[in-house]
Parts: sequence; structure tokens; C-alpha cells
Amino acid sequence: MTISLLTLIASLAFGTRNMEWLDRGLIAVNTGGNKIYLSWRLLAPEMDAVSGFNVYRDGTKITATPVTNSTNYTDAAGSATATYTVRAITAGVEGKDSPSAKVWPHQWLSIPLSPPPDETMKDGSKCTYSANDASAGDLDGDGQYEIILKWDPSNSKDNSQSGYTGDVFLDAYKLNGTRLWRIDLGKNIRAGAHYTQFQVMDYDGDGKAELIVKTAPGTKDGAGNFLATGPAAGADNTADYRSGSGYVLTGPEWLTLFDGTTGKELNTVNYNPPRGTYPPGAMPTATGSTASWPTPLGWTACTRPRSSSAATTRGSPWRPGTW
Ligand SMILES: [Ca+2]
Ligand SMILES: [Ca+2]
Repeated sequence: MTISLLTLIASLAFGTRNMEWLDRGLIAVNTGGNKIYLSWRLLAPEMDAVSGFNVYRDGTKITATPVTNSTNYTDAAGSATATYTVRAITAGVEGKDSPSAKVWPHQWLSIPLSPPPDETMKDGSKCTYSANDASAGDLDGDGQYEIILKWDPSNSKDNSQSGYTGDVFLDAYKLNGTRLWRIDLGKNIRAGAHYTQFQVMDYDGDGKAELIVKTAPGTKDGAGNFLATGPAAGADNTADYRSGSGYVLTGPEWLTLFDGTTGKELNTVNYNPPRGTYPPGAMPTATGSTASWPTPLGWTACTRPRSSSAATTRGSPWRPGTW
């Protein structure tokens, strides 16, 4: 009885969890000597239904028997100019062609990027930009992942290091290099590994992923507009909360949900946990090492994902916050 009940609960929970609706994800990679390596996805709803896959080159089936023990196949007599598809077999019936794949010339995919221009600090120093952390999500609901990329200035700093930093930017790219949007977090979000974690997930289950990240006065969304909802409404976006040593220890801290397709602000709330020390009354640090660190993602009741955050004063326990 106990096992049955637990099984039922697990089954219901899995069935109600919203998932990404990705396409077959077929890729074809030239590994040399006319050998073309193919790889594709088995989708979650297919787990118990699909028995195998047939592989097609230029419309002709090349698998004598279906691929049943993996989701990859090497075409030993392939061609760099071929176009491939796969078809899933369900209950003995072959389905439709997957989206087609042309052959990558290398064993990697090169995505053209658009770095932000160099920036001059108010002390006269300059910074350049390098591609930094990235995440993936289907921002526009077409079944393919996009890349969400953080640009890190060359003067980004650890909490232990003083000094001004350049703005932090977040870009979204299609896999062909088309840039969907750019978010500028502004001068009141310091650049460094401890300051900007971001989450990409379809929070409302409409098939398109959103972005959540910490923001502040001066942040501009993907449409180039200052934030304007919740505590951001009427904020002074010209305010400069940086100390003389480049730290941001005062001023509002927000958390903003951005539309994944446009980068536009959807909703802004106050950041939780707020600035301060922990445990209450502990000695404050001069470097702002009470930082927003990990921002885990979880499912409450296994239905919709929820965002959460945590902060710590160095050497102290985590303080969680959940939205
Ligand atoms: Ca997409
Ligand atoms: Ca969504």
C-alpha cells in the first residue's frame, strides 16, 4: 500500500511537471574520411513509446534495421554535402522526418558573437569584454536552444578586490549568431564572479524560457529601457551607488524577470535576502562580501520551477530567499 501510494504520487508529480518542448535536436558532424556522426534527442514523452529510429541521408534510408540502443549513428559512407533526418518508430509505425541537419565541417559549432564596445571608467581606466558564463534555453519556442551569454569586463573583481568595473551585459543568441537582445545591468551591479548569477527557465510553462537576474537602478532591459515595474517604478536611474573604491554597498537591489524572446522587463521585485549581515548583528564587512551567490532553481510540488537565492557573509551560514 505504501509503495503503491508513493508510486502514484511520483507518477502524478512527474506528469504535472512542465518541461521544455524541444525538437529532435539532430546534428551531423564530419569526423573525417566521409564518416558523419549523427546524434539526436529521445524526448521525455517518448520514453516508453518509441522503440527505435531510422536514419535518412538525402531522403534515402541508410539504416538496414532501426537504431534501438542509442540516439546516435555514424554514417560510414557519408558526405559533407548530405542532409540528414531521423524518424522515430512508435508501435511499429515510422513517424515523420525530424527537422533536417546539414553537416558541420568541424566537431564544434562556431557562433558569431558581438562583444560590447570597450568602456572607460570614471577614474579614466578602460576595460575590454570577454565572453563569460553562459546558459541555454529555448527563448522563442521554436524547439531549438538559444545561448544566453554574460559579457565580463577585463576589470571584473572579486569581493576582496577594490576598484571600478565595467558594466555587465547579458546577450541572447540564436545558434546562427543572430543576437536577439542585450541587457545592460548598469553601473550599480558590480562585475565579478560573485555578483551576477542568472537563471534561464520557462517559468510560466508557455514554451518559451525567461531570464531571472539581479538588477539595480541603471539596468536597461533588452529594449533599451530602464526598469519600471514594482520597486523600479520611479527609481532614480542616474544614481551612482558605487563607493570611492568601486564597491556597491548601498542602494536598491532588485530581481527582475525578463521576457526571453525580447529581453524586455516583465516584473521586478526587491532582492531577497536584503543587504545586511548574518547572523543579525554580525560584524559587517568593508568589501560587501555579503553577496548574492548561488541562485538555485527548484520545482515546488513538482509543477512549475521557482527561483531562489542565497547570500552569505563570509564564514557564516547561507541565508535563503525564495520567490
Ligand atoms: Ca529557440
Ligand atoms: Ca515562459
